[in-house]
Amino acid sequence: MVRCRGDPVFAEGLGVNSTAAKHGLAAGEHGAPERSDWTVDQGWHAYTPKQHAVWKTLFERQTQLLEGLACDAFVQGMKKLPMSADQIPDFAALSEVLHQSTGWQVVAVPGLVPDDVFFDHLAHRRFPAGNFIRAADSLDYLEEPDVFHDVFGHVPMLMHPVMADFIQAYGKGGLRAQQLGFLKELARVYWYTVEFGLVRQAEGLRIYGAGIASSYSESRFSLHSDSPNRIAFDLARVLRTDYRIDDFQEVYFVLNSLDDLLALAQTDFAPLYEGLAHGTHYTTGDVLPQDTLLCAGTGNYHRERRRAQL
Ligand code: HBI
Ligand code: FE
Repeated sequence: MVRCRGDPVFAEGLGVNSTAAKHGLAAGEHGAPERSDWTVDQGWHAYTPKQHAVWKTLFERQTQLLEGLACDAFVQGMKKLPMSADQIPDFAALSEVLHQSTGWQVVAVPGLVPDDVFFDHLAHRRFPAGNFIRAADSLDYLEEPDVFHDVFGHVPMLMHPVMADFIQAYGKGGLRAQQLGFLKELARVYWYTVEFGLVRQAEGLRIYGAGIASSYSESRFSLHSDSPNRIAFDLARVLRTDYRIDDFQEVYFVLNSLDDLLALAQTDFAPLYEGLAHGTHYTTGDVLPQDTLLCAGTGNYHRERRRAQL
């Protein structure tokens, strides 16, 4: 995921939940791990019936909603995985199927982990997934990626060979971007693809981003609201574009096909970073003359939100 350390992290909904327990990096000293790679045992047997019930509620609600909204790759990936409404999935069982398909594994972490640790896992085809689940009274809000976001949202797409390669390349690129001082810029690419990406399909636009696919409200907003802009994905443009971590996106970038990620995974970003040092940066609501605007948003949603906050 794509915030910088210390930022407020992950808002899927609009509630406020100041009582939420902190995990991982957000928990300060208490979140620090015993292992240097920040992995922990999933502790599957320690989940309570209540926690499995939260998973069930989320799983059923989201699976129903995503019919006709999620892209084919997401649906296919989900079908092949040992994941159902019954219980929080066992990471070892997921990893077995995933590893045979695309060479990925799911490893448990207590919450957010430091950037370099996160990238190192991805570079080695290990997806770090939070092992905790949100509370029953805050189904639509979380400050950190939990097991529902990480597993329901991300793991189905890791079954797709191109996405599998792309996320690994992002891990390698992340370590490099850190050295070069362009992490903020690279993180925008992850945000607008892996987290909040839309893709064209024969029938129309579909969701592939995990931040959308795991969010009840943003799944509909991203495809059905007339408010956000939907713009054809362009790497140089995305590298310069801010994003929102505290509300729905004001813009979604759309791939022609998931196969476009293949070229992206093979792109050397270093020369692009050079150009970024001087050029303009864009805010979330900008539409540029050179954009391929697939769907011009009214901007009403965020205009109202700004007014309400005055
Ligand atoms: N840790 N567990 C976890 N999940 C993330 O998505 C994540 C992280 N640490 C850092 C991070 N994301 C991002 O800030 C990087 O993509 C830049
Ligand atoms: Fe995520």
